[in-house]
Amino acid sequence: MEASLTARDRVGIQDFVLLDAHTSETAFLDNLRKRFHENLIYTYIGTLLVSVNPYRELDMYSKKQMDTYMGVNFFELPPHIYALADNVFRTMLSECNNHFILISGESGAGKTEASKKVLQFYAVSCPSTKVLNNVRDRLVLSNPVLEAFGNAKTLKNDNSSRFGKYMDIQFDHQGGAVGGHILSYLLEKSRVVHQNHGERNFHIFYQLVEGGEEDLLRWLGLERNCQNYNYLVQGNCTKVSSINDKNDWKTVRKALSVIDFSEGDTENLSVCSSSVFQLLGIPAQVLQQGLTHRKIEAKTEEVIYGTTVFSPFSVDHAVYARDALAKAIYGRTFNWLVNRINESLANKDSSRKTVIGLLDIYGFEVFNVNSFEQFCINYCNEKLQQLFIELTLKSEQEEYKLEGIEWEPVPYFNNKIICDLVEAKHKGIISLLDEECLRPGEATDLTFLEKMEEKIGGHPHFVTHKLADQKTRKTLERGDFRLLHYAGEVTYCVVGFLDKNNDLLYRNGKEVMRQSKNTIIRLCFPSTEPDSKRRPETVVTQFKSSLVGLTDILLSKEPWYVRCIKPNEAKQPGEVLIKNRFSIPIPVYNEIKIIICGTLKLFCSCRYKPLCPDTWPNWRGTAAEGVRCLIKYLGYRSDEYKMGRTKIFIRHPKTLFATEDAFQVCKHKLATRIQAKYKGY
Ligand code: AOV
Ligand code: MG
Repeated sequence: MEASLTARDRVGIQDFVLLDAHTSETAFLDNLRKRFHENLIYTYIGTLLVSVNPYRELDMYSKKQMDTYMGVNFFELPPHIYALADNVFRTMLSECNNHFILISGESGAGKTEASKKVLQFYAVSCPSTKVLNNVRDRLVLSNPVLEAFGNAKTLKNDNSSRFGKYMDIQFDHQGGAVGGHILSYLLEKSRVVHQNHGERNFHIFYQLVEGGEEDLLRWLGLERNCQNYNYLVQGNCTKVSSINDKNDWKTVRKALSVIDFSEGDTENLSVCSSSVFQLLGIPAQVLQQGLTHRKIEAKTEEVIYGTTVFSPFSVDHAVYARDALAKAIYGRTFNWLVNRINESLANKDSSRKTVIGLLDIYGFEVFNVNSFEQFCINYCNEKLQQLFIELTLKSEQEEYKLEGIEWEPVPYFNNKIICDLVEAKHKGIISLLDEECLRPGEATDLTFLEKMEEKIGGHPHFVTHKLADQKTRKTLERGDFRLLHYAGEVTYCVVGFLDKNNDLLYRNGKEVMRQSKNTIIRLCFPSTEPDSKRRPETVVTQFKSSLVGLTDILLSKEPWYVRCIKPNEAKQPGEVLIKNRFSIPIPVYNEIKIIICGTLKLFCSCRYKPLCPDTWPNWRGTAAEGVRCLIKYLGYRSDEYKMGRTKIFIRHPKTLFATEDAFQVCKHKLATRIQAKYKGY
């Protein structure tokens, strides 16, 4: 007893639900810290997995570890991402339904790594045949490709996801991974033309310049020196110690060939990347004209090429047009890439499949200066938090209510109020921003700010310089607005909001692209695309709709959660400052967190009835009476379970394991007895 207490003190408790003071956040963080010191980065809260980023390679992801976790009861082994992956997989197979794993946490907390671990686990644990292995390789190798084009070094994370990713892995009824599909969300295109100090452009550019083969570079007209390219050096940090661009280039090239990209495709893709800063494949004169002149309808006395009228840009305008074009090329190439990967992952067989979805998005982020991009990213995180609340805390408490179980409501902050502040029709921030975007020439970023002050100035989660009290005002500039997010305060600088939300590309920019010799660029700028007079939807409105779509996808599936936590800001191992810095709500449950529920009928009339002489071989009373009789016989203590109307809730998984073990022994005995009885017949 003494010894086990010491061990428990040292390594903490592996399931937070079993902690005596389990509703206290301090107790929760203490427990995580204890475990982290022992390199135990995973902890459960029931079936939710908490993961603390170790910032070092731990010897826990080997094939042997995978084997250990395969097919084992969830709570039987120490918490692990493989245990969760395995549990989801087996539940999907036995219940024949669809699931998703929502991986959340702030930037750098370990979401992308966690999603890769899940995918690798399935790649190893699922049935294997030649065809299936091919699908498996494509699923796994889509990662380095998308990361090259969609991730970048930020101040928070050397490999930060700059797009949201939802990936469905499709399984046949035997559990073979037979296909997949990826949805990507709002790529941070502005990074292509601007990076803050200490940050980089997307990895692929540095990979190409550092690792690209001599012939390829010559053909592209590139020099092996990132310093020569304005778009790559704005953060003044082309080299990152944790990144080997040269090797990563090789990995990406190899991955592309496995995902069915021909040499030609790969080369064209390289051209697309390099064309962002080279704009190759387009006759120089056409390009120059496209970047320095605007095509206009009216006849004026300005420069005329052929029969069309062109108006020359100012230098600022030309730079703007160039940047807009670079962003458009990159953004469209990225979408093309996702589509191509989807073609390669597509399963054409129409037989019934079940899926496990993996959601890995950009985490909540706060920099010294936060702009439109952080606004979108943090809004997305608010939405996911809202979904999480709806699916866990609320539904859990509703279930207790439905089952007639006594419970004290758990206080939790419902961030719906912030979601509404951002997205409400007519008076949410998004609507106000879109309204201003509809007033070109009149509206500016500052009029947008004023409009917000006027319409939502009284909102408890919104502050500006004008609205702030004396104390807060010191830290707020005139052009800032501050949102009190669920995960903390973020001050946004309003400059650029209108432009970035409009994301306009001059029409002749598109036309120029259509003349490109590069097939990918031509596909990305199809001549069938209507140059309609109708305004395209703004960036944030498109994003909002895509998040509604994502929520619908997720709501149709069974949820599982991984909550990632960043141990320190220094991105260093060993330094343990686990703080709930962004007061990320930990789902803390009251009095008894009910982990395992089974229907009463299943519990007594079916599975466990042989364990008690009164319920065996047949129980004639009601299911509830049968269960009472059974658990009395098994000696459950009153604090170990609660009986609901239709379900029994058992607090400690070990209680259920003991019952299950007893059942297995009993089953074995029964089988032996039956065999003995029929021997000789
Ligand atoms: P994120 O996805 O949550 O941030 P990542 O998954 O990219 O964060 O993790 C950041 C870095 O932490 C990785 O590049 C690894 O170096 C390290 N790391 C994370 N998890 C582990 C692990 N289990 N074992 C070892 N190292 C790990 V963001 O995409 O920025 O929101 O937007
Ligand atoms: Mg990530």
